[in-house]
Amino acid sequence: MVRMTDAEKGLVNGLWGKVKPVEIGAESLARLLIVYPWTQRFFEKFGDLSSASAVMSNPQVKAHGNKVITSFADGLKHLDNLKGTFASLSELHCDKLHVDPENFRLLGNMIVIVLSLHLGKDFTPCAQAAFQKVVSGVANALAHKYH
Ligand code: HEG
Repeated sequence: MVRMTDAEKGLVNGLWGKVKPVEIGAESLARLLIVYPWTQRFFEKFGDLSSASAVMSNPQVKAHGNKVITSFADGLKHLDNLKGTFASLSELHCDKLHVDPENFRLLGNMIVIVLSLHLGKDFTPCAQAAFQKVVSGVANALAHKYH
């Protein structure tokens, strides 16, 4: 479970209102696929992922990034109940998709890095720490139903 003060929750939700989630999702997923190329095996149907620029401009990466980040953003509204919020997605990623849960942590770190690029100096050390808690909490919640 992720322990966050009301101040941290306010910081996270306030900063989230300053970014374009679709861009954060696309860039984070693209970076995951570039830096950890074995993650590409889940997305073979996405077409050309043969170079960093191909990944960055792939419309299916963008569309899937948007799907993932929309779900992540839903978690921001339920910081006190991430396990409940992500329970069925955890089952899906375990039972049907067979995604190694370590990948949730890798993607979470990419989300923090991309947020830092987009937010610049608004992303204060406290804000970064608060977001790091969120991505860690979401990764834990997504891993919770694994068996
Ligand atoms: Mg997952 C589908 C959310 C990380 C691989 N992911 C989905 C879907 C959602 C989602 C909402 C659509 C579910 C549906 O169709 O009902 N994913 C989600 C979140 C996070 C995450 C919130 C982490 C923050 N996913 C993730 C990672 C991988 C992965 C790290 C693999 C490296 N997701 C994956 C695959 C699919 C989804 C292969 C199915 C894609 C498809 O076939 O359309």
